[in-house]
Amino acid sequence: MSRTIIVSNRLPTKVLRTADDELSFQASEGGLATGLGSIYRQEGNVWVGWPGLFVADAAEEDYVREQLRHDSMEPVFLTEDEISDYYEGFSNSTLWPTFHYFPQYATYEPAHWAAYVAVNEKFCQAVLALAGPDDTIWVHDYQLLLLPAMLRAARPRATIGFFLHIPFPSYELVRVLPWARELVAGMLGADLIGFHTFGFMRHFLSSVSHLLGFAAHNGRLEAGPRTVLVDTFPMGIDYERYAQAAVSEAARQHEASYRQALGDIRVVLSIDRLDYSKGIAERLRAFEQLLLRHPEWRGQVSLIMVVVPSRDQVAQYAALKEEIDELVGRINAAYRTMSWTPIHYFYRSFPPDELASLYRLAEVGLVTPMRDGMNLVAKEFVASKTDENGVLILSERAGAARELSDALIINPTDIDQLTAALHEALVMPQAEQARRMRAMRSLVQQYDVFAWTDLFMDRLAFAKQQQLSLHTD
Ligand code: GDG
Repeated sequence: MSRTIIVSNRLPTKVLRTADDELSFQASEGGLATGLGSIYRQEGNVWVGWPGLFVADAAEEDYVREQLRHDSMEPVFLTEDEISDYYEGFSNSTLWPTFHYFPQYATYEPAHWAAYVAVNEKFCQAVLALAGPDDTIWVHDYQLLLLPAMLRAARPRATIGFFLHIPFPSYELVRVLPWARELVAGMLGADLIGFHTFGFMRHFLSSVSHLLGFAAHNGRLEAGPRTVLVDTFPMGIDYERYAQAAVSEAARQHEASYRQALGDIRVVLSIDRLDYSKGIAERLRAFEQLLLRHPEWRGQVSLIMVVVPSRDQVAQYAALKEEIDELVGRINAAYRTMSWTPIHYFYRSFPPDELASLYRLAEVGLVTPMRDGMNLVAKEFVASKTDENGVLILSERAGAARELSDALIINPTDIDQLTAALHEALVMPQAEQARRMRAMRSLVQQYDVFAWTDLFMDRLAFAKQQQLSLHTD
């Protein structure tokens, strides 16, 4: 019987070293871990990835490996240098800015590229140690673009899927990368390549055509002797979990205590990881302009802004953090009163039940990325609005905008439009809120993360069938 192997940079369990030098194993609550849970936990299947820990010695490595194996996970251990060059370097300082249309932030370090190749090779060896000739391997995301081709070279008959969670940009950005051909060729080792949106897929096919000369017809890319299927699979969330969390006793209690502290004000909510791709500063400027142009909202509306610390070792992230601190300080200083604070800003992460109560509390969800593969926060907000009240303001450049067309869709660069959308959301009649919210909820419910996983796996099984018929011809 063939097995299925999931591969991603991070494992769905994070291993942490506690203050008293013990190891603690923390299962991720993330969407991907939930969606793929039913697959990797099945008998014989496994998830390969970095456990997030630098091991002290071989004994500790053995211990971690042993523990993770009980839960169908296989760790790939990385050194501090590898994390610095492959992860922070090539993945997050070259690919991330380029793929999110911030080429001015990209660095092009041959040493980072060399580490990226070496770590992809390390992942390849870890997978090969587990994979039989006919197994199914599903590789995830931009940290592992070279892995499909490396695996293909060693396992010509394996069924390999690849999914990109971030945007695939226009060829005009890809061509700037000195390693563009290698990266695209790396992806083509897969039998099936998936994207969140049609636009990302189209950009990918254009890069393949320019860089390698291969053409696609009807989702079939003729890549030399092999056929690669390309398709869109917009990722969903665990809808029921968010819908239930929103009405849980814990969420109600938190909401009541927040309400008491905030008083009778309307809440606009924004939640992101600290990132220049998220449009956080533009969002603040729009909120400031709302207070300036619509003085009637002063004392009536507050923005609750959660920014989860991230990559703050990288210079652009530290600069962005400063810009946000300054903007929040300026706006609050200009408008606050003894009884009202315009912006409640949190630079930390919240436990899931508190997050659920924030989604409950907020009347307006403000999601304004400059570029985003999908944006799950938009879908979580919608899933949490069980009473169908609330308005989502969503950037046209988030993958989620392709599906959530009943949101107020805005161009995040257009601060005037964003300001107008905030005002519109706050005055929108309840009946219109309900109509829009109902349509979005039904979509998020139907195409949840389990449906996403099934669709991808079905398509991968189809790819395998096609291969088999090719081998027997
Ligand atoms: C990649 C792509 C694509 C946020 N703050 C807290 C918290 N969160 C959770 C949210 C949400 C997740 O983090 C962020 O959602 P993203 O959609 O940005 O997901 P990422 O994995 O970061 O990003 C993105 C995604 O992959 C899936 O393909 O949508 O475009 O960049 O789930 O709820 N969770 C908790 N506390 C917080 O303070 N517990």
